[in-house]
Amino acid sequence: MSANERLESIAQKVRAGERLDFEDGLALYDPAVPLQEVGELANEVRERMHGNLAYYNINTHLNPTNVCIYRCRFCAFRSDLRDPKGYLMTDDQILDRGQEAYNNGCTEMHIVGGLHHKMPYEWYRGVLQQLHDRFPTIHLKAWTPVEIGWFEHLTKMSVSEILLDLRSAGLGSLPGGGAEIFHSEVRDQICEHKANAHKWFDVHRQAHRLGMRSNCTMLYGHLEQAFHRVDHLLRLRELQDETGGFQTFIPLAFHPENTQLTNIAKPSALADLRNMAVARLLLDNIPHVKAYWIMLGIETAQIALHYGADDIDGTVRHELIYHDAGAKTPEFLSVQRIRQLIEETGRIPVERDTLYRKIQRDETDFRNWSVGEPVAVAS
Ligand code: V47
Repeated sequence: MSANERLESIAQKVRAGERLDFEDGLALYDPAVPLQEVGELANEVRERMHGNLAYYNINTHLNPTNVCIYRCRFCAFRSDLRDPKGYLMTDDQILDRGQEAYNNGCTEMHIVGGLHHKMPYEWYRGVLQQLHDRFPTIHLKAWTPVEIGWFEHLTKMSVSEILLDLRSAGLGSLPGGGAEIFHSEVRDQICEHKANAHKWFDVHRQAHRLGMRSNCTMLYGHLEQAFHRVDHLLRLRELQDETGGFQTFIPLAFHPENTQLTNIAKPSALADLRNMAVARLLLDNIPHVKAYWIMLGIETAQIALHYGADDIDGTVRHELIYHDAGAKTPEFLSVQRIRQLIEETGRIPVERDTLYRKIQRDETDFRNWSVGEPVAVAS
């Protein structure tokens, strides 16, 4: 079958609401299949699900330590214990960040970091507890299966006991990090020691069973090939069939600066757009696909809103993981700017909270907000 015939048969399946398979995924990644047409198909699905709306939130990042026992080859953020670059935030610094987030009207703090050689589980739990006690309206999206796996090791508690304990301390949901590429051929080369695919899925499955929501990601543009990416996406789709707990998929483009993989070039904007579109087409059961502007760059993120993405992440502040790895994007965007960027693409900006409920803000004091209905997603 020629590339055009292949695309035509995929388009027929998509329009009939039929599920795409592994071979379809491979075909969508084939450079002979024109990106523009893959994008148009993904855009069709995106508009069927979300109409002309594009979501954003007001959020901030907190990375309480960069000291990490692991040495993932793609990571520029981590530090050894005795490296001058290493840091560990104090409780006061953490609370100052909470205050800043509150003053900026944030509905979410995204909290991840290193696995510090010396800090006990209680410290990680305490990060959540103190923020939640002082700023209970801010949703804490925190810790990936990599951290949860480490907490298991530290405490000998089960994953569900840890999740319940963290929830009682203020955990709201799990971010999508730590997924990288699940296939062991690649995973063993880029992060051989940390949580494997089985652990990653186990933690999300347990979180979903407890009624928590989570996100999922895929790190592309390093050592993986197209079939590793298709395998990764289909594994996510399979868990979503089982639990329905994923809210958003975020494709993450590898940034090589200051990593152990500096010989690899950063993926092109065309590769970014293809990953966005293929994800929207294969992940037919995950409601949202996010164009994370910090990682994509503002222009590509805007275009991605017509290549399958319906969300652009948030205002963001204090992002380190991408900026340490060479991202040239600004440190944050104002709400006005983010809305303007969305409007420039012809989409309608909608502020949402972490759980995709509409946010209404007081016109006289933007720090006063209330949570409305969940956003509607057509299947
Ligand atoms: O797990 C680390 C990736 C992830 C590099 O849930 C890198 O809403 C590229 O998961 N180049 C963390 N990627 C970020 C993340 C995320 C981001 C935005 C929103 C959400 C969400 C989650 O970043 C890591 C890893 O996969 N990463 N280093 C690098 N040099």
